[in-house]
Amino acid sequence: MLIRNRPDIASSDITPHSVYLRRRDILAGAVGIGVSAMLPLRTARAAPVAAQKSAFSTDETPTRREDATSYNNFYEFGTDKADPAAKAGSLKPSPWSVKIDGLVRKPATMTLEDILKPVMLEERIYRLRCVEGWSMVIPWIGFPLADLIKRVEPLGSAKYVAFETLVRPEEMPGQRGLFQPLPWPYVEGLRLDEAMHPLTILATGMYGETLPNQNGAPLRLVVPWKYGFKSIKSIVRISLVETQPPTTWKALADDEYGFYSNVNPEVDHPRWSQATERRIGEGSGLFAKRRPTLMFNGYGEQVAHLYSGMDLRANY
Ligand SMILES: Nc1nc2c(c(=O)[nH]1)N[C@H]1C(S)=C(S)[C@@H](COP(=O)(O)O)O[C@H]1N2
Ligand SMILES: [Mo]
Repeated sequence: MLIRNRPDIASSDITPHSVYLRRRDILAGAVGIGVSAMLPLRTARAAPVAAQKSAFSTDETPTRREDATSYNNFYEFGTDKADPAAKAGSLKPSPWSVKIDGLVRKPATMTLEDILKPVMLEERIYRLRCVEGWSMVIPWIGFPLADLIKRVEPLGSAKYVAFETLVRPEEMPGQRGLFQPLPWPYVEGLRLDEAMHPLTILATGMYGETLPNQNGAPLRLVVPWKYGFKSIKSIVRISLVETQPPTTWKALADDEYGFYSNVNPEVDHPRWSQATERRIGEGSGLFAKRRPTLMFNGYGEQVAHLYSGMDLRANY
């Protein structure tokens, strides 16, 4: 397996760093200040990020950083769990801009710096449950998606939010060649009230540092009560729309993956049970310990009301 050392990294690749450094000076109660700022640029892969602790964090023990950054799903870099860590070095997360359009009063194309300027970064330790039956606990750094959506002033007709990942075959080996596992761009969507929920964040970092490419640099969605695939990576477009937008996994297999994809131990995937899960780092194979999967991934108290009166078996 080839792991590139990134001799190509430029100082511009870590521009968000200066933003964070400035913020670090003004934030009280900051956590997660790493030492990589002191490393020579050549070897700097991530920059330290300061963030305020959040009351929304779980007190469960975070998954080892090595596991969370080497066991990934990011099909733009291949379908093997090891592919993203091995191949995402070619992704250039800076400069980066995100187009925010659709049913909003103030559509805009914002650079990552524009997006982060007025934002207070928080550390949110969340459970992440993949539809495949494994889970992790990840200390994200990010901010509520609602804060960004409010800035573009949604119109009353906006009912859903659609998201798109980068398409750049030169940097994403999964997007070139004969076997391409998914249609591109990878797309996802949320109902507007789900997108505005305070638990829904856009993450720019994890483990006290900027996001590694394999985890969706420089900006990815995190929706902790939904299966992992809803948390779309390396976002370049966010559109407010009137009708339910297409989503990649539903388009691929409608009977297996629905629009909602809320974590639900009572509704099995047609090919396997969703009642339990394996926490990454707690053994594997025959020795894997399995934990019960919790309704809404354990966030029911905060989100169940969004679905009151809905048949969650029909709306999987
Ligand atoms: N663009 C894009 N986003 C994606 C995926 C992908 O293949 N492409 N995989 C999803 C899946 S299936 C999961 S479980 C999570 C994994 O996030 P992690 O690698 O940071 O743990 O990312 C989601 N976001
Ligand atoms: Mo997943």
